[in-house]
Amino acid sequence: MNAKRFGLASLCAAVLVTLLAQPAAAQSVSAELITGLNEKLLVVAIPITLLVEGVLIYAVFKFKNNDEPQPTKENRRLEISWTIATAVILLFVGVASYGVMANESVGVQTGDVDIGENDVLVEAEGYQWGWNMHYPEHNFTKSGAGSGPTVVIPKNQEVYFRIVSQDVIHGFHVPELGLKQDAIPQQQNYIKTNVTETGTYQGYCSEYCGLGHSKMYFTIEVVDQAEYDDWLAQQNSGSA
Ligand SMILES: [Cu+2]
Repeated sequence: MNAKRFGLASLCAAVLVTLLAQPAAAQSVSAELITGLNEKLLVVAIPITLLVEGVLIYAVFKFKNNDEPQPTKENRRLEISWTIATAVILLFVGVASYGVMANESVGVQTGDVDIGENDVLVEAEGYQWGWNMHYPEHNFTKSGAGSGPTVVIPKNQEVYFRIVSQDVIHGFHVPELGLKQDAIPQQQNYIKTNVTETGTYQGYCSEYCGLGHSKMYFTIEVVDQAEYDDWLAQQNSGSA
């Protein structure tokens, strides 16, 4: 097999692998952005990996019995080509990553954040070792030992999490929803999301914070708007 054919075969294999590796639909806008970026980067990374490994294996076999190896002559055209190709790839990776990292549904926002009238705000306060989930717009707090507090939020609605800490650095992390943000003492970190699927999602502390770190669980329950309104009414009437 000559080098051209091998290159073509590698590219076809890469496209096939990328198509077969389609992940399940994302459950929130944050997770969608992150998996979308991951797919884009894979489309670039897999062909490069196969090409480099292919050239390496080809060279090993082609030249293994060469008793009088000669140094490769300078090839300016080849050098300019790979320099430009690398620059283009790095630019693509940089622009694509910045587009996601700078998005308010993935990156952190600090300081004053403009929260809309219909948006839901939940303050997640980490402490050694657990979480207090405040609903500042409605004046109640969910806490809980064992499996931790349950945060109820409506589906298809802009939700802001204000992440704070009472003592040391903790991490607010809900893998399935693509949410991860540090809880830093004396700082307010906001992360915004919009969950598109109802369901129950497990949350963790992602920053090692001492003995009870591994027990810092919480649950996020995503429900329809009507169910959310009922739940809110129950909290406010003090029956929960
Ligand atoms: Cu922790």
